[in-house]
Amino acid sequence: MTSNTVVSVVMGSKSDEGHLEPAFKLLDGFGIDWETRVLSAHRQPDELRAYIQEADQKGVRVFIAAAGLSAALPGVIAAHTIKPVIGIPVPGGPLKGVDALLSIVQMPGGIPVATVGVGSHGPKNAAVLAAEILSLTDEGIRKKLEEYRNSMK
Ligand code: RP5
Repeated sequence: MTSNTVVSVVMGSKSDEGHLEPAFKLLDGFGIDWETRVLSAHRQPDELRAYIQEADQKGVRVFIAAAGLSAALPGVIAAHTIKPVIGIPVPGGPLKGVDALLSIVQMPGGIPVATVGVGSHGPKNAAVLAAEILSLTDEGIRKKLEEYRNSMK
């Protein structure tokens, strides 16, 4: 992690990586300094907490968290930081991601996770939303977001 890293993308399993490629591409396109980690809320709870605390202290401003099945990861990250957390439900398993969607979106009051959709638009929107948050204080990202929006006309 460098001191410039402002977005952290955490996934619950290496098997989630392919689904996240569109997010990685967009973050690069917006000129955002990001990093990624594979850390499971269930299988590596201690390592996950240590990483979130370290990333938080070192200057990460937005966390993106992707997980499938019961998908505790985004909520657990939100428990350890007051920075914005964006959750991506990963499709798969017998319920095709609806389980992950409901797990991530239904956070109890006071500890929100901004949740995007289950399909391929989910990772895209997570990256755009992270860029929108950062654009509040970063003029370069704001301009790139405007260009991105214009390119969709
Ligand atoms: C979740 O369980 C992961 O985020 C992944 O989407 C799902 C399956 O994980 P693996 O069995 O592929 O490691 O924790």
